Amino acid sequence: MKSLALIPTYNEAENIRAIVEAVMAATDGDFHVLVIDDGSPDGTGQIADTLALEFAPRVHVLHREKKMGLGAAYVNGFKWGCARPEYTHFVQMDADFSHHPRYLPKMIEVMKRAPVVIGSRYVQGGGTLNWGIGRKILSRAGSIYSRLILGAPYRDFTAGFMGWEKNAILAMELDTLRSDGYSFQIELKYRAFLKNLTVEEFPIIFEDRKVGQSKMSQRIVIEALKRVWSFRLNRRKFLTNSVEAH
Ligand SMILES: Nc1nc2c(ncn2[C@@H]2O[C@H](COP(=O)(O)OP(=O)(O)OP(=O)(O)O)[C@@H](O)[C@H]2O)c(=O)[nH]1
Ligand SMILES: [Mg+2]
Repeated sequence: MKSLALIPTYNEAENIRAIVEAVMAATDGDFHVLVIDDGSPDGTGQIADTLALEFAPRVHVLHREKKMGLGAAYVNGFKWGCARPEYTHFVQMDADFSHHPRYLPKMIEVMKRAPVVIGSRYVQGGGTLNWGIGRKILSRAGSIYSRLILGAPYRDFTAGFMGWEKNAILAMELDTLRSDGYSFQIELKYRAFLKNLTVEEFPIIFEDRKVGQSKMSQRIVIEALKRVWSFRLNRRKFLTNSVEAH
């Protein structure tokens, strides 16, 4: 039984070594990392290759030619992991320390009892550090809005720090996921809800990135919130597909 953390990167040269080292230190030999780099011009992919040699066989790198989006990077990463039977659990995490590796032991523990786990800012004990009031409101409102429209109970609907049992991720029908970034996180959670999977949230403190450039913007968040309606409207299609597929 091994776990694989998927870390998508685009221009994370300032973070990649530190994050991989921190994950290695926080976990044991059964916990591996897959860096999914989109041909970062700043050389992140080359640094990741060095780390793969240094920490072999615990660190792997998937190189994609160019920036093709966070959602697609995760889909590639999940497929890479699902094709390797030793991996039974997967973790999604950012490279910039917002999803701190110190939470991984807790994530692994919760994954033993729940097939889907959310590192959540909006359950008791969770929160955000160094966020302006605008971002706080947008993020909280995004979760409440998604919860109301989709009728699923998750407190942190846009969370990107998640754990998945292999069977749960296979039930997500990755090939039919089309969304990216924030909407990718919402769509995955909604599908877990439609599939009746048990989802457990545990508290994390989400810290804003200290170095490197943000790829997200308020525009992306607002775009995601529009897409929530299409998830809801297409839910029947998704459910029908899933019944046919099983
Ligand atoms: N492979 C790949 N990784 C990406 C892409 N876009 C973003 N990422 C990575 O996805 C993770 C989340 O992106 P961030 O830019 O940190 O997004 P955010 O956390 O919403 O915003 P900030 O923390 O404010 O920068 C980081 O590890 C990025 O390097 C992409 O197109 N391809
Ligand atoms: Mg970030």
